[in-house]
Amino acid sequence: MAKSKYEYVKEFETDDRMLRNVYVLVRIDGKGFHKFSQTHDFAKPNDVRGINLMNHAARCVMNELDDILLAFGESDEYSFLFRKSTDLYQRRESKIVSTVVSLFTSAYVYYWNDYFTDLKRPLYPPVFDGRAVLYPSEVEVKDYFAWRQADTHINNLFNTSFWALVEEGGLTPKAAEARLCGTDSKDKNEMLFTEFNTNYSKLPAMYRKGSVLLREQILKDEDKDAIIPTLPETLPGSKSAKVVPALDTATTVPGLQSGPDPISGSVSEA
Ligand code: DGT
Ligand code: MG
Ligand code: MG
Ligand code: MG
Ligand code: MG
Repeated sequence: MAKSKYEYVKEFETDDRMLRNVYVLVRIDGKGFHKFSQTHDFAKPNDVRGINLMNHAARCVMNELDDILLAFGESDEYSFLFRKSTDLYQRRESKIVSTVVSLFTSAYVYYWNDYFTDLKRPLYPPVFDGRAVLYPSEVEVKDYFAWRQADTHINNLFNTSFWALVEEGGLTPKAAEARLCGTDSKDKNEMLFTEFNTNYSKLPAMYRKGSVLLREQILKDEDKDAIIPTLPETLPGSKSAKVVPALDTATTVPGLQSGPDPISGSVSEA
């Protein structure tokens, strides 16, 4: 069939297929969630409803996209790691990123009321942005997740200390900030323990370390790019096996350690 005279406009499209044989990492982040969390009265510093809703939305993304091996969530963000060999949308960046962001966002709204049971739907439509980053080897992938988890740890310890000073200690936000200025992790742990009777390390792991979603499957020989081949949680299953939340009990994966020194651990080859 002859091409229509309009078809040349297709040539204006950008070829954004990503490099082959490297890890594709997609991270989404809530737009203006400082305001969104305030408007919706999120508990400070962690609202378990919000976290569980984020985890549910991420699970929807993993259930839809088989090539995601692992996901990590904290605060208003989620990171999704695709297998090196993924050929989803011929690795076209805009297709992959937009699909992840769109599905995550619609699931966040769709399941909202299952978690925020006293509010039928969000007071305004939440927005998430997304980006893809390519990582050539497990070293960078491991360091990427260590980086995000270190961020979780640092922010959560700060926020826990800050809100203890404000909500229990009666300080103004400004005074609380001044009080924390120049303190290190040890100082904050000490302060929480002695002044607020809080053993930081006993707070829920999901708050301190973030959430990890793993795909349940036995990795085949050809899946050499998998970085999670030896976890005890993995069970026999197919590629489309369901996702397991590794929250309170197993928030770490190889290379995804946490605590005061989150950057450690090794990643094993399949
Ligand atoms: P952005 O990403 O540049 O559009 O700006 P934001 O406002 O989304 O800032 P971001 O992503 O750096 O930080 C996430 C914000 O969301 C931060 O203000 C804390 C808030 N947030 C996330 N989870 C919770 C929660 O469970 N409870 C409360 N109270 N706030 C939360
Ligand atoms: Mg941001
Ligand atoms: Mg944000
Ligand atoms: Mg964020
Ligand atoms: Mg179409």
